[in-house]
Amino acid sequence: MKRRRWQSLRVLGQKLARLMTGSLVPCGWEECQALQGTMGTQGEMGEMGTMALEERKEIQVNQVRRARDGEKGDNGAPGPRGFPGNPGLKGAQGESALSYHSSFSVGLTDPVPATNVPIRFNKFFHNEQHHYDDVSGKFHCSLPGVYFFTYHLTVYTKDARVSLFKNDKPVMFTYDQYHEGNVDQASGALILRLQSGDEVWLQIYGDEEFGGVYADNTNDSTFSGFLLYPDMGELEARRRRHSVGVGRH
Ligand SMILES: [Ca+2]
Repeated sequence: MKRRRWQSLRVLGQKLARLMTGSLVPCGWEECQALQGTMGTQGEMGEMGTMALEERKEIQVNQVRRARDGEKGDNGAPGPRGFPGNPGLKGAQGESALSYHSSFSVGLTDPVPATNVPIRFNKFFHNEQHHYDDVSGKFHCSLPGVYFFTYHLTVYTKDARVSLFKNDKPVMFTYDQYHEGNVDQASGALILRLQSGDEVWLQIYGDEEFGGVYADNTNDSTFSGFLLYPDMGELEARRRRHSVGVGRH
């Protein structure tokens, strides 16, 4: 009895070994041995399925779209400084500083013959703009602004009373008493704001006994004035009015 069990176990072990090495298929022993053939060669790979093609196409489209519609990158670093530009066009001609000049310095050649009228200074030290008129004896303001005036007079033979006028009104007075045998001096200075058209002059006031303003070859009596600074606001307004006037013509 023990021997038959041992033989059965031995046969079973041999079958298991052949089954593991491929020489035995798990069927009836005899039938399986008749059906078993040799292994064929590996077939060619089949065509790609429709689903696989669509997926690959969609992947490619998405790749192109991401490459095209990617998010905007950060700003790059500033580039190098460029070359200097060409010079600009020549500007319009400005107003010359010379146009804001106004000054004069005049004197007498003879004693003043008349009183209560403008003294006519007929000796010219400086009158480039011709703003002092020796015919009327008056300074004529052409540039609105602030002016400085001064006069230095020789007084001889009698007293002198002199007034500086602005537009028919005396604004400053000087009185010198003459002493027999002396040659005196009378002087004055002031600052005035003038508008265009204003006039300034010197004039002896009172009777002839106060007409001692004198001059000869060795004694001068002078009257001087100059623009300290112009009134730019008034000049600009005048320039605009002139431009409008020119435009209308
Ligand atoms: Ca005196």
